[in-house]
Amino acid sequence: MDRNLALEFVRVTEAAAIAAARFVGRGDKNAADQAAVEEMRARFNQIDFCAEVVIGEGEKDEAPMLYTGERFCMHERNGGTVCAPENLFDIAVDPLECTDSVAYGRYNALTVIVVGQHGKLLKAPDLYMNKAAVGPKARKVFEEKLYGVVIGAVSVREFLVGLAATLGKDVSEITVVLLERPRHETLMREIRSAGARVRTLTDGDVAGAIAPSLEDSGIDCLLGIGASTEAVLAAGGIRTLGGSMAAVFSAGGGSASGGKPFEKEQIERLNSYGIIDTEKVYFTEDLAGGDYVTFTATGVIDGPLLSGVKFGQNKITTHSVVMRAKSSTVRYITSEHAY
Ligand code: VTB
Repeated sequence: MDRNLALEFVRVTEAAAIAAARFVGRGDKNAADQAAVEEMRARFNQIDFCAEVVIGEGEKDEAPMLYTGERFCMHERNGGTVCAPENLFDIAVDPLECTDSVAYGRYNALTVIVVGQHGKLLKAPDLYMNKAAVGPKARKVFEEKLYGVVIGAVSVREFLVGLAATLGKDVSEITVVLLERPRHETLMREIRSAGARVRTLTDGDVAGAIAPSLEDSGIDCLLGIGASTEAVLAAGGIRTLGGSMAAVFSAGGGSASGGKPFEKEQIERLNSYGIIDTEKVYFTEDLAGGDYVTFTATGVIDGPLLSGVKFGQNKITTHSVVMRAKSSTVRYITSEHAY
């Protein structure tokens, strides 16, 4: 269990990133996603490990590969005995985070794999979550205010004032990143009225949630509603970097607190994943818990976390990061692939 699998996974994310990068700006997000999925799935088969997908491409009936519940196990495939639960890993993947960014040649796309001990990554349906993420220096705010801001009990202004004080900055020097979505209009107004700066992302709140934990990202926090699956992926990286995140399931509309009530179908989906308390606030370790958590990602298009794939004359250059929570090791890997 102590093997740093993430170092083996970097070959998987590199291959998926290169496959997806060939589709940048070609207007076909499905083709880009499919290329990344196929490459990732094929490369997983080359690694000697046993895993169950907890976050993937969707339910079994909607995704032929990397669907929730899919198991891969090299020795079972080779006719060996059924893998013991203690040797099984949970795996959360997004073969292409930001398919639209790739299709339309925008900013911030990556391919990502998070691995944890079996039962330690949140098995979440693909719904929305209201999220707040800060970096390591803001842990104090995490304890006091992160919980409050995601459920709407602490105002955005109060949260940002607290964050600024903790970071030793003026609120006007705080930069909040959020997804550019109509559902964030109120949140945007609240941030502006508090006097903070705003950066928007067309897609990609995995990198957005990790950015505050990176010393030089220029981002102090992420706020707003994004995909629940991306919360688990981001938590994998935040664990290693020492930042904090809180997230609560959201019906998708409204402002900071999520606004509108859940639809019946959403509640049923949550229940089918064993999530009965729909108002529970999940912190970083609830999303990606246990001693063994790794995060591996390769950039497809430049973003706050990684540079994208560059096609050179005789080589393709990729930029990846490999993080391991147990040792807090962060490795940046630039690879040149001959072709
Ligand atoms: C985000 C973002 C993703 O979905 O979580 C977002 O990180 C949320 O969904 O890159 P909507 O697009 O419906 O707002 C993505 O944009 C795409 O998966």
